[in-house]
This record gives sequence, C-alpha cells and structure tokens, in this order.
Amino acid sequence: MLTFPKNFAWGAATSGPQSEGNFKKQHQNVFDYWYQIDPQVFYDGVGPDVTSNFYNDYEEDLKLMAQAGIKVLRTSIQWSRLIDDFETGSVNSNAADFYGRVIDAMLENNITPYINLCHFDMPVELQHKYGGFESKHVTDLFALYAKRCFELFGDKVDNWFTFNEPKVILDGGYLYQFHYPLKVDGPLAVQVAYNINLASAKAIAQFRKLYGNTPNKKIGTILNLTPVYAASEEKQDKQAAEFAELWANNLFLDPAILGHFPAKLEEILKKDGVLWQASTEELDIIKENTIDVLGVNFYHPERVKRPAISPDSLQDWMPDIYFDAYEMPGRVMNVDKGWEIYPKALYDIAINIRDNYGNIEWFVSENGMGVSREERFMDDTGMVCDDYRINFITKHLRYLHQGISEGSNCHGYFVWTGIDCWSWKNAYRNRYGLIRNDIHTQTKTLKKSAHWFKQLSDTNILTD
Ligand code: BGP
Repeated sequence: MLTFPKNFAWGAATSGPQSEGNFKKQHQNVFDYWYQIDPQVFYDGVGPDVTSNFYNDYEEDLKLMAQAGIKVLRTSIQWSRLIDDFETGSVNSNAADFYGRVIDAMLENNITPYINLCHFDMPVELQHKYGGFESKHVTDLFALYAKRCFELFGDKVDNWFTFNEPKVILDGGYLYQFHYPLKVDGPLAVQVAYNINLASAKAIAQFRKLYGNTPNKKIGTILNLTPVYAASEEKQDKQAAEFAELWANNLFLDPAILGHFPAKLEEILKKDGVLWQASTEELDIIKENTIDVLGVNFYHPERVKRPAISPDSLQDWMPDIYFDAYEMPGRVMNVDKGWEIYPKALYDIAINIRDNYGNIEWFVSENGMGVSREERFMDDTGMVCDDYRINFITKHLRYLHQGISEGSNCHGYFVWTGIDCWSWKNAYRNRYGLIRNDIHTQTKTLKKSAHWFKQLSDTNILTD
C-alpha cells in the first residue's frame, strides 16, 4: 500500500483537436487540412471532424470525468478556433464563449483546468504562408495568441502550458513524416526546435507581463521525455546514447528550465554546420523566460546502439546519424501501439529532474496504455474490464512514488486519457480512456479503470 502526498493532483489529459471535433471552426489546423486532402492515411478513414464530440457534449463529459475521479483536466485551446485574424490576434467571439463555458463547467464539476496552447495543431494557413514554426514571425504570432488566451481566461485558469511535446512536431513534421507538412529535413528540424523554444519563451514573457511571479499563476511546458539507455556499456553505444539524450530530451529541457541550450549539443551541431540561426536578443528572451512547472509525458524509454554506419559517411544530416534504435531482446511491449513498457524510467526521470534541473516542480502530464479492440474485454453489462490498464498505471505509480519519496518534486499524475479520444493518424484504433466512447453513437461509459481511478484519487492510496 502506498500513500501519495496530500493534495496530489489526480488528473487526465486530452487536447482540443483530439476531443472537440472541428464544429464551427473558422480555420483548419494542419490535421484538418491533411485529412481533407488525404483521408486514407487516417485509420479507417476517420478524421478530426467529430472526434469525441466534446464541443457539444462537454457538460456531460465533464460529469463523467468527475465520476472517474478526475480532479484536474489538461486540455488545449485550438489556435485555429480562438483567433480570427492571426496577424492582429482578433478573437472569435463564439470560440471565446465556448472555451469560457468549458472552463466554467470544469470548475462547476470541481475539476481544475490546466490549459495548454499548442498540441501539434498549427493553423494550416500559417503553415502554408510562413512554414509554421520554421518562421520566426510565427513565434511572434504564437505569443500574441497566447496573450489573448491569458487575457480572456486568466482570471479562471491558474495553470498554463505553452506546448505539448514540441519534439513530436520535429519528428512528425520534419524528420519521419507522420505529421503534416511531411518534410524530411534534418537541418530545418534543428531550426524548428530552436524556434519552438523561442516561441515558448515569448509566450511566457507575455504571461509574466500580466502576472509577474504571482505564486498561484503558473506557466510551464509539456515535454515527452524518453530516457535513453545504451545497448551496452561499450564506449560507442554509450556515445550514441549520450547524443540521443541531448537530442531527445535536453534540447527542450535545458532552455525551458535552465534558460540555455546544452553546450555539448550546440558544439556538435556547429561542427556539422547545422546549428540554428539565433540572435543575442532571442537568446536573452529564452534565458529570462523559463518555466515554473514542467509537465512530463511518459510512455516509453528510448534504447539506442552505435549507428551501423559512421556519422562521417557522406549523407544528409539527420539526428540519427549518431545512433540506431536498439530492440532489446525480451522487452515488455504494448504490441498494439508498438511501444516498450518500462515503468522504471519514470523513476529515472524523477531523479534526473531532482538532480539536474533544480528539482523544479513537475507532474506526469500524460501516461497511459493504448489498446485496440477493447470490446474483447467487455463483461455482460458492457463494461470494458481493462485490468491491463490498471496494471500499467499501478506499475508506473510505484516507481513514481519511489522518486517522490526520494525527494523529487512531483505534484501529480495525469492519465492519458479521460474519454477515448481521436489520435493523430491512428484515429480510434488504440483506446486510452478511463471512459469508453462508442464513436458511432457517441455513447460514453465508465470502464473498470474509471472506478479504480476514482478510488485512487479519493483516497490517495495505491493498493494492488
Ligand atoms: C502523445 C500525445 C497525445 C496522444 C498520446 C497517445 O504523444 O501528446 O496527443 O496522442 O501521445 O499516442 P497516440 O495517440 O499516437 O497513440
């Protein structure tokens, strides 16, 4: 039996584009657009148009989430919904009204809102006109949009986040082609990484202008941390792991928390002739606008080995010229999603934050298990008996608890997700929710894990 700290935040995460549906949106984001031009790349041809109908169902959905023990909800505002004119930052009144009502409904259900500003959903107009975060101008437009969000909802929302998983914007859009704009361009990915760090800092600067360092108003960012483990203790494998750690984790952790980029990474990128374009003024903005709180999305570790061919070979620059993925024999897998399950990594993250990042306040902003065909596990009453999910969460929480008892400053755990929601290319193939969604009827029912999570969040006690 493990007891979590008093006031530990038991929450769930989702995002605007994955839950709302694009009802009444005046602009498309990159996923709305990609689905319009190429619907067959999405699982079963299911796109982001209806998703989980949160736009229409939010009142009922929030009641169900409260029944599942969700006391804090992280979702995102869609830039492509809130803003009418991106250059002036003029606000769409229907959208402002919608998000205002959602936040009120959260508070009425005793659900604390955590609001994120960008969850992979670049407005497609800005992608086409400027290249999205390839452009520094767009970092200013993002800060303007952030300012509008703070002005509109800052009186009711205390916890804000600039980005969700910026690294996935690089991986998906600029390296491995699983998000629009589907480019493969390592040096451009480097610049986008820099620009996103800058955009985050500029948004934080706007926040500070409004709130200074008011203790109950906090701003952070959400990073998908994948601790890197070398295939062996041999020097070349360890070097591969060192670069992968710099690229996957420190590239975003360091500027967000320490206010500067990792020197070792800068040195390598410079040697390779791919270092980002930066000005002193921008670097000062990054230095002066660090986060108050870090959200960590954790699903899987990253295992690497030395690259099969030398990075000195004549080839286009990609980060993975320095490492190859290592498939550790005998690893535990979530086969449906193709991700390794390694809960101890959460402890390693806790200790890394404690020892290398000033023990900044943090929380697990996403963790969960996506499983396909969950009807397999329905009982006679139609309830999904998802013991595998309970088991998955329990194992992660045990390691998290260990990290906390050794002094790591973690204040909460958010499951991905409350209600089954739409996933980028996988649509509704893998389900993560504590609450099932029949997407044909939009009927939502508690799974076994929802009852379990309620008990956990009401008592703060983990048993198994
Ligand atoms: C994270 C994203 C979420 C969510 C989750 C599950 O990377 O922040 O938006 O999608 O992963 O992954 P997937 O939907 O790809 O199964």
